[in-house]
Amino acid sequence: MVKKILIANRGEIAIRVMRACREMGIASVAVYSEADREALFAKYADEAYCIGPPPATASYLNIQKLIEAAKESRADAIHPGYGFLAENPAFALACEKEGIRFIGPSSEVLELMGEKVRARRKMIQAGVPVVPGTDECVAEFRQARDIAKEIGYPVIIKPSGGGGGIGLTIVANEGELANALKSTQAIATTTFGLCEVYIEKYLSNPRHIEFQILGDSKGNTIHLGERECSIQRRHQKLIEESPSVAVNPAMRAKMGETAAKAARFVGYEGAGTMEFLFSDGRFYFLEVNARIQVEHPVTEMVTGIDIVKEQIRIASGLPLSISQEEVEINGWSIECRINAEDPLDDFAPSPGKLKDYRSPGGTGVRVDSGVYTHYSIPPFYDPMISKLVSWGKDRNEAIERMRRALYEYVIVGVKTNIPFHLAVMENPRYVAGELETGFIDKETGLLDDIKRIVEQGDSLVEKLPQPLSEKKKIAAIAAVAAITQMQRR
Ligand code: MV4
Repeated sequence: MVKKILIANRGEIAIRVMRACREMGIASVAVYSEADREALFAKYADEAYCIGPPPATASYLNIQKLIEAAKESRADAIHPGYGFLAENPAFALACEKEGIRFIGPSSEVLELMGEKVRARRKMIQAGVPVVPGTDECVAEFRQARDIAKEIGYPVIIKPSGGGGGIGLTIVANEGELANALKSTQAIATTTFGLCEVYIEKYLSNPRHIEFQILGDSKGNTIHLGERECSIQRRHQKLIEESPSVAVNPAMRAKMGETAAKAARFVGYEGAGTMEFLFSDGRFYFLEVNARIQVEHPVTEMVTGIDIVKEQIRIASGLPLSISQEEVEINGWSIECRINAEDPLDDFAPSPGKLKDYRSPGGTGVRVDSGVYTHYSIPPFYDPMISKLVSWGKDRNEAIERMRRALYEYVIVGVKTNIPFHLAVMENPRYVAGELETGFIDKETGLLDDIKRIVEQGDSLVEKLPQPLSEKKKIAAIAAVAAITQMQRR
């Protein structure tokens, strides 16, 4: 087993990894930017090193600094978390060259999965169903025109170097194709440094369903069932759950086996996710996420498997601690991403000081967070406060527990998206399990529901004694001064 892990990340995921380290008797090393000196993850670790100024490019994305910190602390492994350098082949290669174990797939596998058109070709070879489209990059208009004619409009043009949704262009008919191709190639070049694009049939309003996979160095690859991540806004997931109402046990077994087989085919070592679109009862492969994901807890809640511990075992050269036959899906789990943002102002970020903070608890509730009372959320990074996760014996109980936990959550000082989550948890279509990627755009009543929930203010926050706000304080002082003056007269 590795002995000391440097966590090349921040916030809740850094703490999530350190918690696994603590349980396993492995030492943890935090690296933090100057903006994160007071962050919980920097205190939680056994050791901590400042690696530079606030901008991520000067700190969390600086490979040289991270390798130096690993050498200085004598860490024998690096966990990259999600985002930042998690899927960066150059970072994995730098670790490999220094003899530091990168907790994730090899740099070669990362490179393959990072080029979406290559990954797509590989998955076709492995027998995975893909969306009808090209298995080569498309450079010329005439090529694009022939392919689009063959698969039929609407089509979608995607940058091969992308992922996660940046630069996608939906094309309704041949008249739009030439401009769409040019502009997607331009975005691909400026954003990813790779002009290559590919074309797929566009599926309207699919569900986003992904399978969690684990592969070890002994050739064991298994799946831990699926997650449904259809509730997203501008390609940012907000609510995820496991299992999915759209998947029955037979489909789960078949798709899970396909996902695990594909992972084995590319020599995948580590935890990973195979993303699919689900439309008209069929799965279509989209891309592989070669990292631990934000939403991994819902899978942990229904399988009882600690995915981060499995990642650490795999990187240490040990076999998986469970076989496919031992994996059972028990109950239902939902995750709400609690962000410091204003749902009534187009979800604008709302960083700042948490004047008061109390997280929910009780049966079937898990909170993964990197904050504490009086902590200031810095403006430089993503404004996630926590991941609130519920578990229940069935979907209904998981929803009821989530509503109850959202009611208990006390966050004072910044705006949060809790009212949005409450609105979704009482939305009839959500409750009925009618999810699709267009859910938020289609449910035009959500905004009014959020307004009503904010105005009602039916939460534990209002019932607790709180320090007077600055405005109220000034008004109270003015009132006392006025009364005193009146009495003098
Ligand atoms: C698609 C699609 C429909 N058809 N591909 C979004 C995230 C990235 N991983 C791929 N995405 C999509 N790929 C085909 N063939 C729909 C999405 C998609 C989406 C696309 C445009 C605007 C908003 C979207 C929201 C969710 C999914």
